[in-house]
Amino acid sequence: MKKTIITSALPYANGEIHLGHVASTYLPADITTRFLKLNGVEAYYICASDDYGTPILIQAEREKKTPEEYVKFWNKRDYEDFTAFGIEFDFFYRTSSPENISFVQGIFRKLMENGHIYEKEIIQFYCEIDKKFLPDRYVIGRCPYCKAEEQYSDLCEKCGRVPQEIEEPRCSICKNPPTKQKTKHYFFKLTNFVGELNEWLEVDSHLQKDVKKYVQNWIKDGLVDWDITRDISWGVPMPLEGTKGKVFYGWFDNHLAYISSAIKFLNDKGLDGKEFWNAADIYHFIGKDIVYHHYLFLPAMRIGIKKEYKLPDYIPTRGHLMLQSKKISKSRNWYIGLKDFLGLYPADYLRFYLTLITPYSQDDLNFDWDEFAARINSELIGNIGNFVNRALGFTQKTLSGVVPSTNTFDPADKDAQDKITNLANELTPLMEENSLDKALKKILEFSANFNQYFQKKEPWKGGDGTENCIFISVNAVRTLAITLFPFLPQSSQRIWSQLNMSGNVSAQNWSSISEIVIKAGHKIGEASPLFKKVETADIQTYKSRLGK
Ligand code: B3M
Ligand code: ZN
Repeated sequence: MKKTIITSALPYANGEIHLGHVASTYLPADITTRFLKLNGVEAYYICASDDYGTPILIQAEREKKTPEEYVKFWNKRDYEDFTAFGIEFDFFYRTSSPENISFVQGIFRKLMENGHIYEKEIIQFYCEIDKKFLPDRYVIGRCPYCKAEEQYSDLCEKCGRVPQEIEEPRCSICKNPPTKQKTKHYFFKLTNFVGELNEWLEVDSHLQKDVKKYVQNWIKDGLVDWDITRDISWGVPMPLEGTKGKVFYGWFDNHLAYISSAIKFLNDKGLDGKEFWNAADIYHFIGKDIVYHHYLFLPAMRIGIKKEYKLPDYIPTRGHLMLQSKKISKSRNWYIGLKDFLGLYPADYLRFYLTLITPYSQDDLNFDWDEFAARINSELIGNIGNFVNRALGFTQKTLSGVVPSTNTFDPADKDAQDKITNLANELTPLMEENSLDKALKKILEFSANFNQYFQKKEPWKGGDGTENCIFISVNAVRTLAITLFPFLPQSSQRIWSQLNMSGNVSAQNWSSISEIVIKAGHKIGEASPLFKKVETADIQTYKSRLGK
């Protein structure tokens, strides 16, 4: 049996999941996992909360919580929100787990033995009042490039640059100017890997071409070694003598939790986790803002331990979600929390709309409330909901729910049957190449064809073609139920139940989508409308809430 491990970028345990997170990363990964499972692959979807880093420590201090308490809260809350959205992880763990801590320390030692780590004295901001070193977000000041005030020392949010040295620095806790002190940091020699990274990018055909180009250009421009330590209290402790008070930088340990969490999950299942990892196809789903980390740091670190754990085969990378054509911003309340959204509409509505607008590329996408309403009403309800309800409703009302036997097929029947028989050939490659938006459009096209077929055959007139039409249509509904499962798991199961098929739709075989499985004499279940219209008046209300 083919093996696969799927991960998606680990959410910081630092605030609620919003639509911007799910569109590019969690939803495509979930759809892919569900598809692979139906398609007979032993696939596991692994994720974890990203618990370390200065922003989390600062926020915990503000809320007068220990960082442990703070991340525990968000780990649970994130998991609940994902689950409500139908994101079905096989395992959701955390970067602060004991397994990850010892794994990270072990990897560090191996990198050190292999000559990829060195120490260097650096100058760091230090707060004499708070008695601590001030990395990253602990210092605010003026951006030296665009002169924007109140920017963090590690990133100017106005111009997007990483300041060499921030102007008029202040400690973000006590607001006093910091002093500078010497401290010893450890560096990862990213520059050791130029040749092997290039080779990997060159040879691995599954990586997206546009992203690959980007990364190859970065390498051409020259890589810099990477400061992997921080002098703060919250992080994976450095395991060496004389490194008390030092922890690893969050980006050193977080992606290692892909491996450590997978291994824990697989070992707990009684499998050999490491062997499974190395025999599996590895997918890391990400958003385009973390390409640098996943196409350079992550592979370099795995190469640096002599590929004891294999490199990713796929790093599906997608763009950012805009909201009403503007950049999402939590501070300006220009965002929609996942939990809030799911209080308004079923998860499948959001899964449907987001999938349709999210291409398999780095292009940005846009959530637009009016478009959401229009596409749910016309495509999900007007096309899919309509066909399923017509076919099953008619069978129930006119034929007491019993699928009729057929007589000679006319050209329209033959054509309709061919649509079923050919669907796997057309749809499976799109699913396999991760063109999920195109795949869903193909399913919509299939359903639209059946609406036309039904309309043309006019079974309500009770003519000769009625039996054939219903027989083929009910089978098409079955095909729809299975193909929709990765995208709309709840609705697909409801269709399955209305068909009165045994077992769960999740246990079916993807390849059977092109088979005529339902035979004459089968009695369907209770048919009822699957979806409720989105009211435009409600949409206006939700739109007006943004930014307030
Ligand atoms: N926690 C979130 C982000 O930058 C970050 C991802 C880690 S993936 C190993 O999108
Ligand atoms: Zn700036």
